[in-house]
Amino acid sequence: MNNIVLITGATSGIGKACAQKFAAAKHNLIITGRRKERLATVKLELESAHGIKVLPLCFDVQDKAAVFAAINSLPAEWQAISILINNAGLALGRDSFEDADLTDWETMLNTNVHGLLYVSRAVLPFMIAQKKGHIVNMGSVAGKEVYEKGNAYCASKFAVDALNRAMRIDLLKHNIKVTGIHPGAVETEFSLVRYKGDAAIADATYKGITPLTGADVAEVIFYCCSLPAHVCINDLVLTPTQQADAFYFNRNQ
Ligand code: NDP
Ligand code: 8X3
Repeated sequence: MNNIVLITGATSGIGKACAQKFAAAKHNLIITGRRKERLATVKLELESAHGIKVLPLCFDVQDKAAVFAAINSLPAEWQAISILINNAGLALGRDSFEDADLTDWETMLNTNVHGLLYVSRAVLPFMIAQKKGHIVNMGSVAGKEVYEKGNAYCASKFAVDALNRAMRIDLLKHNIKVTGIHPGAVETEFSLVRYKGDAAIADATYKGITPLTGADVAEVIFYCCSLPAHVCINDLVLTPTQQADAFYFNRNQ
């Protein structure tokens, strides 16, 4: 087998684009998400287009028992995972602190932080056994700067940033690379999810700019994962050219 790459949240957006990019480079993939039918479609498409093997695992990353059950029962030929892309995540709502829905907060923190912790811990024994590996953690510009009404989403991505640094320190002794990727605006299903299906508000996020695509982010992740064994990109922020940071945009009038 070629490298085995495990990508969480591969049913859409950045994760799906990563699956396409790594499949085109002939890596075998473990893809995860909650939407079983989409996982099956991605598997079919990538196996027939690239002649690789794809193993779909359907679970909610918030469900600790389900995460460990799925990864602990990987067949022997799928255990040598060399790259883990912790991508699954979401924002829910854009509300002022005093108004925000508590369940939205819990879902964001449970998914973006706890999910990343569970998947990483479940996969790590396979990397430690190989004395190498690469973990890519999906942060955000929201994990670098706090913006109005970003509260719990920003907190979840600040936590990813902290964990990214913490993992790099603790996993140094195991020869495991840890890379944080922090995109600005990427046009995926992200805004539709954040605004709970309101397409008009979701579309306004990208109005007057050429946003990043999932493929743009996948290209950068692939580059980080293709460097020589002794080179590790620790942290990388990427934005559309019309976005400077979490606040400043140069929108076409
Ligand atoms: P999408 O909504 O298009 O994709 C999100 C993916 O995460 C889906 O595959 C979804 O799969 C999966 N997912 C969400 N919740 C869970 C869960 N509880 N359990 C398992 N899988 C889950 O958005 P993006 O591709 O944009 O988002 C990917 C990552 O990038 C997220 O972490 C996001 O925070 C981050 N990001 C996005 C930016 C953007 O502007 N789009 C910018 C910066 C960071 P399913 O629904 O099938 O479970
Ligand atoms: C997604 C980018 O700016 O909407 O993480 O928080 S932003």
